[in-house]
Amino acid sequence: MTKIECYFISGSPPCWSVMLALAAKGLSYESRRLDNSKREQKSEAFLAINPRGNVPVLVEGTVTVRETNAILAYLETAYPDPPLLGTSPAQAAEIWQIVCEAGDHLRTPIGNASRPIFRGRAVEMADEIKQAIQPVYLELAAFDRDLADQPYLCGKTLTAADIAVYPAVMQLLRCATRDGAKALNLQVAPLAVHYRNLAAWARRVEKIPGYDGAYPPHWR
Ligand SMILES: N[C@@H](CCC(=O)N[C@@H](CS)C(=O)NCC(=O)O)C(=O)O
Repeated sequence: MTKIECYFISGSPPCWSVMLALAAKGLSYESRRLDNSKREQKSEAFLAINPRGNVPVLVEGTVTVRETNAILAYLETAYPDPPLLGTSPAQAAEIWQIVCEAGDHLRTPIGNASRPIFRGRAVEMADEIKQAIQPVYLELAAFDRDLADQPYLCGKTLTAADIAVYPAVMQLLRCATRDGAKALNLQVAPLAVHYRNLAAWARRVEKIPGYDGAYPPHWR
């Protein structure tokens, strides 16, 4: 089997999703960490791999894939077992909906809320942060309701939907529990208090064999 390489920035939700997909498919891979503080993703060497200068990027032999969703699609075609993108047209549609929406409805607003917190500007930007987070509450509440009746977001088995959503939720929890953010009382942590079913779901996702290897190194 050709070596798989995954270029990533530690803590990036889309990179984490790709690494979880690799883990869920039981694939071994070499993780190639880029240091965002040194802008390594804009280095000449990396721009030769991905001229857009962003991550995740997956390289396997002569194939180089950027864009999280393209990587998920590539992995599913190359390594169909276990399926993460459904086994029927209806399932595939349901899973892709959540995978695509995770970008707009979770990663983007969570990124907007968390950036000022991670930069130590939680107090001065409290109103903006609270506003940015509002749509996220609706998403989390809907997921929590769905998870009352099923173990994973799209039914009985782990799919790419879970893998797309989980890292964004973890990023939200991490920023909500930062010292500077505690005064904002973002109503997400502890997850089990605010979203009981989502918390149980997170524990299930964390049982993916290989989960530890995908965990953001600088969060350890
Ligand atoms: N649409 C892209 C977005 C990737 C993206 O935003 N990557 C961020 C990390 S979360 C990145 O590389 N940021 C560094 C930069 O753009 O310089 C995808 O889903 O893969």
